[in-house]
Amino acid sequence: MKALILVDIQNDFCPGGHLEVPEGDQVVPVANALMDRFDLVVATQDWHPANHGSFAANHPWRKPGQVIDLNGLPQVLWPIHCVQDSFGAEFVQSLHTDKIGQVFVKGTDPEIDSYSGFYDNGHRKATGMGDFLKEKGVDSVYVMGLATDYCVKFTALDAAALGFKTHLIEDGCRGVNLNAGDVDQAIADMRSGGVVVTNSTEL
Ligand code: VGL
Ligand code: ZN
Repeated sequence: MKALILVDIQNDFCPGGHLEVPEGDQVVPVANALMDRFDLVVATQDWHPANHGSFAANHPWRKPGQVIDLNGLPQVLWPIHCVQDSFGAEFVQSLHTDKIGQVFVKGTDPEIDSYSGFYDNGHRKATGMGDFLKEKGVDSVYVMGLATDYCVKFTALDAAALGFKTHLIEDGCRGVNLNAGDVDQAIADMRSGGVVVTNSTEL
């Protein structure tokens, strides 16, 4: 049983959004073309309260891109993005959301960020996606979306660690590249974590 995991295909991660990922909108046609070929499609949604600790604006004098200690974990500070019920948090309109079987929100706790769609960054709380996929009999997952060097990477690494045969659909992802080479490093990290890197054209 194969599942497609769509990571954070939301307005704020697209050109013009608050945490713009270059070419972020270009993953949408890839997702739309692939959905019918999977037994199950699930999606993650970055879903922050306005007082979230990952927002630079919530820390005096801090700027996006700086790293702070947030309750014992290193935290990159971001512009305000994906605030619950805002336009930026909505899935991109052209995404075929009717084909998404279940959505898992993350980043709802203001005290801790959550890049992975499975757990928060401290691996303290699960979103339920792992149990859901296992209950459905999924053994193989294909991960794509935004952003390669953050939420896609940690979602894929957790999937592999949970025992799913995990694939990254590389052309279905775009990255932030806060520092040059971050996307390449993320892909190398995923390979080291047991993720098979593939392309939508090979599926
Ligand atoms: C993401 C930074 C902050 C992502 C989410 O979806 O990759 N990156 N929140
Ligand atoms: Zn976020």
